Amino acid sequence: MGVAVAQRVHAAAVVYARGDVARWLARPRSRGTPPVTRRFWSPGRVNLIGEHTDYVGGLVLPAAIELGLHVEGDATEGPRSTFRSDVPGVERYVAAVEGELAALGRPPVAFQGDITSTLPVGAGVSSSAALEVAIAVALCAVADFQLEPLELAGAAQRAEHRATGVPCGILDQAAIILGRAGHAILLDTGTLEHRSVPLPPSIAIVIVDSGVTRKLADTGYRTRRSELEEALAGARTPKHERRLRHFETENARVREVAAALEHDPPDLHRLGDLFREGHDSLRNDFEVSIPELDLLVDLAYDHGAYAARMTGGGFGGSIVALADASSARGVANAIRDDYIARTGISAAAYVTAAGDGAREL
Ligand code: GAF
Repeated sequence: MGVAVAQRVHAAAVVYARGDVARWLARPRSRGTPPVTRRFWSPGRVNLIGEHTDYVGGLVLPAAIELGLHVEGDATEGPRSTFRSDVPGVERYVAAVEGELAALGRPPVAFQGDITSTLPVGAGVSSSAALEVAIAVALCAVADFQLEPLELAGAAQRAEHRATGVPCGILDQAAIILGRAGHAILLDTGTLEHRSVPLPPSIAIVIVDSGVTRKLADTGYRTRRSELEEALAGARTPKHERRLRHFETENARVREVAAALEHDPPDLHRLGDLFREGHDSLRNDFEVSIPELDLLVDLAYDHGAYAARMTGGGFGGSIVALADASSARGVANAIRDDYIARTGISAAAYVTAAGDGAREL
């Protein structure tokens, strides 16, 4: 990682000191105390830039958002944890997270409680990672079991592999755990070094869901990952050249976006160019965009966003745009309405901000 990301992460020292993660990681409870309802928060995430780089050690710049999951409940007798939820297939995630935490030595204390969510499912804002982290945080808390934040992120990532078979990187789970209000997280997924990058308060995050569910996402994701790994191992067909070019240019863009955000004043013009180049690279070189996402990106710029690109794994899902905070709701609605008028697809637009990461409340 370059000089700009020189802050070495000893996750425990840096993040425990912040207090929020420490509350759930380090909160002591003696056994035998009467049950009390405990409450946990696990946000979704949006990736500002650094797409399809996290499974081969590249740079990413995500933020936790203010949409997410609440969990309420406590330890219960018996071997099985129950997380009541409308989220489809939640039992699969519970079993996967329990398995990963057991492998790390978590005592088998069961949890019983409810999950409520404001996160859209299948929209590319990591509802499944938010679920894995929520479950992991609650299970660790009731068992008085402490993990460093990125150890917990790794367990949640492996739970995603176990529950869905999708070989994701650590981007989503790390962003959800490390999130900090008003900041993005610059993370080197090779070394796990990270630092916070302040987002200008005058900028809001706009997320517009294309309404196209990511049907081929799992197969497409797996294929792209293999192709990039082959390219990094030396394969040189035109397709491998394109995948490699995306990886190399995307890493450079992550550094440049961080620099543009930290420039005084923030270099909004440069942000706009970098997001546009990032989107074009995902469309042309990595081939994970779809026409609906391309249209949304164009509409975002037309309706006054500073910057816009597809976000997440692609093959459907959402775009992320940065807009002036005072007009962001109008920009979001204009993009959504124009998109619906042109495509007939029902879409949803969210205005949010970078929020704090998962924690006990
Ligand atoms: C999905 C994956 F889960 C992440 O690990 C990441 O690879 C992303 O797609 C693409 O950048 O969200």
